[in-house]
Amino acid sequence: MADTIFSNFDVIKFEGPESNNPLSYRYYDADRVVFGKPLKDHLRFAVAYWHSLTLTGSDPFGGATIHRPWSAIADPMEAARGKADAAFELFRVLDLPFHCWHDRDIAPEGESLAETIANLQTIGEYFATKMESYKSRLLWGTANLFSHPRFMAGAATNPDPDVFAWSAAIVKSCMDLTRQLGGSNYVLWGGREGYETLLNTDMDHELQQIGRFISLVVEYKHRSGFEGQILIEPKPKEPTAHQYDFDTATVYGFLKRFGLEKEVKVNLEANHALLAGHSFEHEIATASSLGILGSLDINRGDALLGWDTDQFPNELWAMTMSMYHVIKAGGLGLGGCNFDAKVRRQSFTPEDMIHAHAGGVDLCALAFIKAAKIVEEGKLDSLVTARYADWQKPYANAMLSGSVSLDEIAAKALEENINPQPRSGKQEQHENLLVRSIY
Ligand code: XUL
Ligand code: CO
Repeated sequence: MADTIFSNFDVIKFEGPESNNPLSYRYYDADRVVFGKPLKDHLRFAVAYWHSLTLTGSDPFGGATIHRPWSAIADPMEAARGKADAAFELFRVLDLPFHCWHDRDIAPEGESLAETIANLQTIGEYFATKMESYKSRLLWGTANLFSHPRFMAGAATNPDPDVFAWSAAIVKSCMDLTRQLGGSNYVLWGGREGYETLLNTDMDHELQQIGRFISLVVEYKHRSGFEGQILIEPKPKEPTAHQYDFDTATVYGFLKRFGLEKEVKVNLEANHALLAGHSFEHEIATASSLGILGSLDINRGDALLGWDTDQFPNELWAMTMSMYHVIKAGGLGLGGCNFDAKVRRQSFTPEDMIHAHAGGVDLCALAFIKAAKIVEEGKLDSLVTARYADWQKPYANAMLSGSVSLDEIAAKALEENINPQPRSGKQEQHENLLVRSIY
């Protein structure tokens, strides 16, 4: 075992709700069976390589506060290996089944496109050997097509076709490595695919470009034999003012337009939902209804700030609602719960990183257990079912199935002299039920 900043920590264990050990799981009993499956297989927790290994704590007002030993290694490939040693030790301590990366988190940019791709492949081989002795598996891989200045006007949507071609080569290399490492999903977050001003932007052209790009990715997925899912991660703004993959509904419209709605699902992030003016559960329920729920980026934003703060989650109500809709959707399948969350810049110690994950994991596990109980008890469900019960009546059913026309409906409504009376939506009753189940 390599000696790293995480090596002196014991594996975090489930010790139950009474435990006073802050570095323990109080609710995440990985093997606890819920609806016939252990919690670890429902939640499929993943550690995000970027936030946990590459973050420095810098913000627009101040520089790095988080200094990790591998950052001081002069040779970038040696630094990448040192970072990987620490990463797998962190995964061991947290005892979570998965991790996720961008290419630039794990391997440095080279002098040329060829060297950049070779660096990724070399570090990928190092990962493969790590994965022989550590349990952590790859939930998803993705490409960072937003940090380098060449991407400042976007990757696939760049006015320069060479940037499109560069991005295609990079995405191919990332999809290859994801497949080689047994990844369950490949993610495309919009990065800088959007625009700042229409004064310099041909939006229709850019949408054609991104439509073609995703179609190429899907075509390559099939040709290369990648058996995982392709996921788009919606976000409404930041870095650009108008991101093309605004929210789930927008992404679905885009997928329909390019005939990709059966090929691509969504990776939903709580903070992105908030920035779009939605709740996380709204996004989950929308994706479920459209048949495109793929995976989750678990975090929380700050409603008072309005930017992507990527904090570890700690709101039980919101997470329970989200997990309720995950369960109603039939679960996450090949997806999982990736902690796209970072510690605050004052939390610079390795131990802070472990506290952050332990708390986030426990919050999600508790929310899932509570949500499962709500589903099992069925009280909420039966209230909602009762609200729509009249749609089971034959004529209502005929209206919904399309077997009667608008004029037939109108004629019958007049003939029966219908006079619908207001019905209570019982919101407070439903809310009370939730409060009693959660707290
Ligand atoms: C950015 C974001 C990304 C994606 C992967 O807001 O969420 O980290 O999850 O590129
Ligand atoms: Co994310």
